[in-house]
Amino acid sequence: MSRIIFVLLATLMALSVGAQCAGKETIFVETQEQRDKRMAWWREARFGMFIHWGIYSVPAGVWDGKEVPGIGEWIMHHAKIPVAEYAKLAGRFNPVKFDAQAWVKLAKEAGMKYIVITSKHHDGFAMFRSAVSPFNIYDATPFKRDPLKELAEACRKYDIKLGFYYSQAQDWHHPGGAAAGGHWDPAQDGSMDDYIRDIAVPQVREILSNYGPVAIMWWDTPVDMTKERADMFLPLLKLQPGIIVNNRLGYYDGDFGTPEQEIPPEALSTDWETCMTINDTWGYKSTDNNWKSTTTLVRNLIDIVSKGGNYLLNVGPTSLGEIPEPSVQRLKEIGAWMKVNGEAIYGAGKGPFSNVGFDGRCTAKGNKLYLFVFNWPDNGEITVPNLRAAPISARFLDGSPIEVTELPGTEERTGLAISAPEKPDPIATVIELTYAEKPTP
Ligand code: FHN
Repeated sequence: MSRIIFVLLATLMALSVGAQCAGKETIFVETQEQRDKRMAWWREARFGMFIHWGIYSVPAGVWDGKEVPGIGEWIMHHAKIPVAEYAKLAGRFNPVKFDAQAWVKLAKEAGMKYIVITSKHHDGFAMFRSAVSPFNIYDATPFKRDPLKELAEACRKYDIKLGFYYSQAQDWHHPGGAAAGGHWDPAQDGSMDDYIRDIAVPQVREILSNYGPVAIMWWDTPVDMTKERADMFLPLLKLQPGIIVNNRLGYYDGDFGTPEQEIPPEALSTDWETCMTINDTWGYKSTDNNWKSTTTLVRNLIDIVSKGGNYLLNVGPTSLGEIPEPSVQRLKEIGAWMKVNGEAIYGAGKGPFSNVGFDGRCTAKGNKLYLFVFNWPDNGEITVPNLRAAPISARFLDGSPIEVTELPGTEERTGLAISAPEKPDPIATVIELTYAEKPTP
């Protein structure tokens, strides 16, 4: 039953996010050139780490000895836990194994260029030292550290961009905060306008003021957001010149769309980022072991980039502050593949073919095309559709010797046949084709 309710809620929220994509007003008034400049690093980056971390990692999906169905960070909502009861989790949250540098180094090793971390999720608990509400990691837990400070320092040290997720509308702790489907504890009742003015806006001011450069503001679930409520956040964005915002503030269009747990079937002409879990939960859940394979994750990244998007891949650290081992292992394996093939991903986008004609994908960057072969045909040879000119050079990114044959065609159009290397990469073998000019169909 609660699973059905959750699916309904998720659908409603997805619809509300989708509705914003239809577009109302844009947040930043700027020329296309200014916008391209602001978005440049993000379009180049293509791959980032999402981190959902909070006191929901203490119950880790289990309440009163029973597994609560659904995603881990929603346990308070799904189990209808009273506000005061849930707040006690803070006293048990002591992530002594948290090591900001290790997290950032892992993201870097995976080939990720940015991190977005939950500064406050729907449960209302701030994962930073906040003067606005005592319900925060510094004041309410034995940990007495500010992980966002440590993460910001580590990101600066390792040259990784940092973004903050903040649940601006849903807040199941502070009176007046929204809750999808309605409040379940009278302690949650109050004025949403007051909540926005007294909690959400001042906390967003804190995260945009106290942590150095913030590259991305990642809003979520604009339940009950109106233009007036959204407007209260806009002046804060000036605190971080050049900041990029997603499309979930409410009322306004953001800089990029946010398909969740899915990859659009076709390329999109606007900026977009698929956010996705490695297993099925965002926040840590001890019982969720449905891990995607490294092959699936890398091919998702390839698929996304071939359609012009970014991939924001989630990890859900434990209450001790550790990223679960299956995630670490996969991120390292992704990193090994990226080390060889990353240039076909970074700064690349949609290729010229509507259909590559083999089991794989194609990305384009300047005068180069990158072909990703997932599975080679039985005859050990792929054929590449005709373009107006033949490439001036071709190579496998892993350094294997390459054999390319030009297929007979008309004078201005030639197809290519490329044979598999001796040891094809079981994840994806990448071929770089360089043309004299930007290749066109
Ligand atoms: O409700 C949240 C969910 O917990 C998670 O944070 C995801 C990440 O995109 N956003 C919401 C659902 O759309």
